[in-house]
Amino acid sequence: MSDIKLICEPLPNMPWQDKPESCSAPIWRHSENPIINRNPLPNVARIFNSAVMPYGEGFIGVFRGEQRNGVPHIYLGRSRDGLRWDFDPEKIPFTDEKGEPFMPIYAYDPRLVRVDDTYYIMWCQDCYGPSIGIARTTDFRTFTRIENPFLPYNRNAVLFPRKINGSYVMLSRPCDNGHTAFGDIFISESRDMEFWGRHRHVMGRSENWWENLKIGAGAAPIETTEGWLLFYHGVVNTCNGYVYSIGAAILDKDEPSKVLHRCSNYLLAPEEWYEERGFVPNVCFPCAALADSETGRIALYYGCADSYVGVAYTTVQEVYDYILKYDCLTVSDTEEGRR
Ligand code: BMA
Repeated sequence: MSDIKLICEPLPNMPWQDKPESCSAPIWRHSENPIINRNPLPNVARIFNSAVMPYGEGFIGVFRGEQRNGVPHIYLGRSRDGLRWDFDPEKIPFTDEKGEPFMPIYAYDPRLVRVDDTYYIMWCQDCYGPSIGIARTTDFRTFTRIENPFLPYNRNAVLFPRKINGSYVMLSRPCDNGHTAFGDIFISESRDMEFWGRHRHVMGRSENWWENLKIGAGAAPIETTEGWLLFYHGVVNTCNGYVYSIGAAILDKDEPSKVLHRCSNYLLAPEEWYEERGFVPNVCFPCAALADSETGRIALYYGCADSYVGVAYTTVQEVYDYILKYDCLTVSDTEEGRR
């Protein structure tokens, strides 16, 4: 197996636990999971499917908070150690380009990505059906929404952390208005973050049983010496409903619509009580990763059973070796995705 290195900043203060001796999987859970429990705020019953980033001396995050009226919105949180979080009690106050209040009707599954000096939040919002919302901030005090960048129906948008060939690049998953029984990951480009095009197919659901219904991008792709490491979710339908597991793939560095490697095994599937039991059972839904260039360590943040937030650890070498060991590329993965 070849050596692989992370291409990112050092992050010596990121959460970390060594792999337990008893663990045979390529990824292992934080021993104190879940890190966010139920009823974290007076009007929020559950926080899950949330994204974090390094910021200042510690970490910042955007959190899917399910209000007591059942409607999801995005809340800001701060942490010194990436594990214990303080949340703002009110939803993030989005404005339009003129600075006027411009709140989405609902907002869920946020991702948070920095490109150059700007932080972007992307999420699923209502635009006459589920669609992608994007907002930018430089100070986490003002949050300016970019008006309806994508058509409905679409979910699971996540930006790459740098421009590629001069363009912003976004992964997303076109879907339907309901619980979508299909879905592949597509890629789109934009010169200005406002108008998106050059939509290409990246990868589809596969014959692997754990991801044979639909897939969707999870954490922002992580740059490595061997390409972009993408953690994503894969879904199988069962007689008792959908089961969400976490998978991984490597995308081409300059043409990320091409998949270089794809793992036939999931990395992590629901098996702990907080993943199997909750508002929606059997869901592991990755939305963010922290990574340290010096050690190759990765901490993956994932929603658990639409009720909690969990953390799992791996290293870039360990996950890469595992992907290569169980590589299952298809012709449709390796195509540039243009027809
Ligand atoms: C998906 C999204 C996720 C959720 C999952 C399981 O369609 O809505 O937010 O975690 O279903 O309920």
